[in-house]
Amino acid sequence: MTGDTNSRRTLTRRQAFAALPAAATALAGTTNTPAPFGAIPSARQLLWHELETYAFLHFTVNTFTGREWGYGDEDPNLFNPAAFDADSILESLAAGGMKAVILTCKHHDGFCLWPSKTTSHSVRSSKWRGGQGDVVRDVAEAARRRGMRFGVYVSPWDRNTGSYGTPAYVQMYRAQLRELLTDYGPIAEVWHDGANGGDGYYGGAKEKRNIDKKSYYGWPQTWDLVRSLQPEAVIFSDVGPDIRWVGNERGIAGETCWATYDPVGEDGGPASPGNVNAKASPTGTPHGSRWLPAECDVSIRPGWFWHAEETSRVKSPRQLFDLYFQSVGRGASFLLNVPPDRRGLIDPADAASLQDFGALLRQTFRVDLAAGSKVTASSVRDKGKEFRAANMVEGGVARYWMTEENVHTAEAVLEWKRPVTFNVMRLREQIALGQRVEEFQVDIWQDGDWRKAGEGTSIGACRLLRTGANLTTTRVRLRILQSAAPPAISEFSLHLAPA
Ligand code: FUL
Repeated sequence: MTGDTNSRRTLTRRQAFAALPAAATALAGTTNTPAPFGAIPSARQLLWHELETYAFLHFTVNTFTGREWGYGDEDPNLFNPAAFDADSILESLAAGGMKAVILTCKHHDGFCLWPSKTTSHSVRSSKWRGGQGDVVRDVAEAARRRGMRFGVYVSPWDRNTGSYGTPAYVQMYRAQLRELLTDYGPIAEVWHDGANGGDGYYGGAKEKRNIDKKSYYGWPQTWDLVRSLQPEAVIFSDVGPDIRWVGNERGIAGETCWATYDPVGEDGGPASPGNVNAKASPTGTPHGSRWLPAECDVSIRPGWFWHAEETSRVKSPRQLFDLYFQSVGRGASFLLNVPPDRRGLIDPADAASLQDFGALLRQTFRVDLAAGSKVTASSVRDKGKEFRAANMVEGGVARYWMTEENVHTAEAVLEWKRPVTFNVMRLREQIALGQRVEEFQVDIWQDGDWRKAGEGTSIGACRLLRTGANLTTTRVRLRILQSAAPPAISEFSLHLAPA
């Protein structure tokens, strides 16, 4: 699928990087550039915001043992996906609107899906493709061929290696990252999960090993390494530094969801991966000091790995569509796990659901009913063309409606000659200028009066509202009821989702 479901008004890759460090200046292209408000996204975060919907592939020895967490003593020969075909997998993901893919290059069991030099516990020791296979390479290349971005999940917890718990393991983990971030082309995202320590095989010791989550992994140095090897890659963990965990594995962001966040640890002290007060993660911190948007990870099945007995419980296209509204529609991203089966392909049940979900997205967002409306506003910065309210419905990169200095509440009215019928509304703030809006309402003109059609709090990168019933009108009013600074709205679009 192409970019028709989102980002028609966000920055292109090149523009996002050109926009750094003076994002606001480059955006407005005017001498009268509005000052950014509060924390603002980095260039790599702006690129990530454009993805919105991307896939996880959980795939390893667990696919063959039926476990969710391998112990670390699995025979590498268990991994034998005879029909593995990365292009076929990526085709299914693309049909579901996925714009990138993150592969579990190593899960907690320690089995590496690439021929790592750091361990023999990898595809190299498997009879699969005579020990010559490399799942990471195949997926990375298939993604590139499709114009999808590629990311890596590398579990910090490693239940296989004897060195886990000692400083030597931290060096090994960094060496694994170095291989993945050097040998496989551009990386969009590096994913560090928070499951840390516990019992495992550990080179035969078969014991419980506890590590200090706050200090053991030396995250600042590891992240410096990632930055030096892949400066465009966003780094995900419970606490960023670029993307935060949303705080649940159900794929649902807070109804109010701030891209800004000041995470604290479970004990109220400093936070680290595996140690965060996750209750605050769905909502974030209003006007917090860091731009740290949420990523909503969820599996299309009950488990993260493919298990035959769960095929009857694959989420339906409608369930996925609802999750899209609860994640992307709240300014977060939707990271949908679609685990390959034992053949090394996407199960037909998952592929069918993805395909229909993708069709729903395309049908909903293909047409923007707001385009072509006449737009007026109660306040426009400079009263000129640069910041006029029509920018919200006209598309084009980086144009937005902005009110005059010190005007934080305002309204804009869209008007049509002939009635339009819609049931979905989409709003976007120009996030390069920071997240500003705290409360808004949308009304429609009906029977000679304004009637509430929807309301919300945070907007950020994207806010989707569904109206339930279809609404037909010739006038729609957007009211910004509360904002910490003059609102800067880059999109207000209206759509009709299929019944
Ligand atoms: C968690 C892991 O323990 C699960 O197995 C899965 O990989 C999930 C996405 O992250 O931390």
